[in-house]
Amino acid sequence: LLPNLAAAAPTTFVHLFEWSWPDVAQECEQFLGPKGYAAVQVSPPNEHITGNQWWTRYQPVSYQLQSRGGNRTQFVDMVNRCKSAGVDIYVDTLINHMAAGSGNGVAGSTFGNKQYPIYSPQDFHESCSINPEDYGNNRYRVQNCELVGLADLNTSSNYVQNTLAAYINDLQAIGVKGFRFDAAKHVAAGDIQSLMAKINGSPLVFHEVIDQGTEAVDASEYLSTGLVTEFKYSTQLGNTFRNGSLAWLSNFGEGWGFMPSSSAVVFVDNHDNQRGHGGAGNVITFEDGRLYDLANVFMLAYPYGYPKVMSSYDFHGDTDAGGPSVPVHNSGNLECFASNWKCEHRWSYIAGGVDFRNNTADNWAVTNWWDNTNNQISFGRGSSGHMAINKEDAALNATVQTDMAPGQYCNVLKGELSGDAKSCSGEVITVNSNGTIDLNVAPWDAMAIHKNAKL
Ligand code: LM2
Ligand code: CA
Repeated sequence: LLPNLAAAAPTTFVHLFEWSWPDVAQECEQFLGPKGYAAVQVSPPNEHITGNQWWTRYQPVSYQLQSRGGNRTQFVDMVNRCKSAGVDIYVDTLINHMAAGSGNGVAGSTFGNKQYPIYSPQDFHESCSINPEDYGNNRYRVQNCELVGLADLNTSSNYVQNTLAAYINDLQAIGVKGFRFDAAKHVAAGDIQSLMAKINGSPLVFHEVIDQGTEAVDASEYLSTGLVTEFKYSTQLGNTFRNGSLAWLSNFGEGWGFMPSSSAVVFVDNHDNQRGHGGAGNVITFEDGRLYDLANVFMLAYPYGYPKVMSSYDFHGDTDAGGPSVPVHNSGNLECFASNWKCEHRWSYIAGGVDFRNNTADNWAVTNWWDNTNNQISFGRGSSGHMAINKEDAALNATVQTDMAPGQYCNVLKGELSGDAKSCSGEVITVNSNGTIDLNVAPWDAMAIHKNAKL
């Protein structure tokens, strides 16, 4: 077991994109639980079309739990093992549509002419397509026509709502604790309200609504039925880290016109925009190396929203969803950092950032903000923690005030405190007797200390 078990309530989840169920279960036990991740978002577990590109998972054929991720038995085993490790499972749930055209599902079902094992033609909207210009001004077409040709469910119908609710309730009975509602913008908020009324209990639901502020359908419409993805966060953070100045970030969040923090799911990048799909933008990804570390450190240290860490496989820059694409799996036995799997959630700056967020959750405010008006910043989380980021080619040397107790702390981005709190496997940071820190942060580096990693 890893030392330094997270002392506080978990605050961050991870998307283990395209991981198989046995691999997710093992990661919950070996890393995510011990390091204090709250939950895993898994790829859609239901039957999808055949083919080995990632996006086949977004073309549902039935709600049988048989997918590239594994079968029902493996899914149940994963949920149980993650639960024992203290990690919840969130399911990517396709409520807007079924597979396009005709074909076969991975569990052996066939479909065509809007006939699926659980739906028939009367359960769908008409066959119009959503055009690029519709997004800005045509609510009706965004919600009632077809997204990239995918058969659009008539989500106002009782039968469709009951069928979706039965799927969701089945997952809940297995122990699933949360749901990502895919393409929620394409489902009228009122239909989602009716669906939610048929769901048992009150699971965590977050709606995927791509809204950069110019949409006919606004993200705020979904706030009454759950959390909502804040895509502005991803693009504005990317823009600031790439082309701007970190000094701008002192009021990042509502001050930038984002939705209320308590409703927002935030991320540096996601499985779509990292490869130029849904919502794209100038986002930062694993391919940016240290820049990605620093952007994640900011997200995890800064008190806004519910962060989702992306865990990717290397697609070698192939953004072509239509044509031949990089196969996603190495048939299980996933090994982090081997082959194509990037495992960003294990990078020490990111896992350390999660540890920082967990241990500063009790001080939900930015204190003692400092910047050099350019790309060196530092801020605190009251007496719970303090951090600094240096995104410049010169060292950050400054004395900053903190609200932390004097003493020596482990920089949790670069090392861990030993179980007996006597040593740190990485850098040690001193808080002086007057509460100041004499910062000495190398170019393109960062530090984060918190009250539960004190020597
Ligand atoms: C989402 N959120 O709203 C997902 O995050 C995103 O990954 C999904 O698109 C999309 N909505 C539908 O669930 C992905 C991918 C698309 C792909 C679809 C369906 O970004 O490129 O579309 O999944 O597999 C593919 C082809 C497209 C074709 C479509 C239907 O790329 O050219 O359209 O299938 O055959 C004719
Ligand atoms: Ca729709």
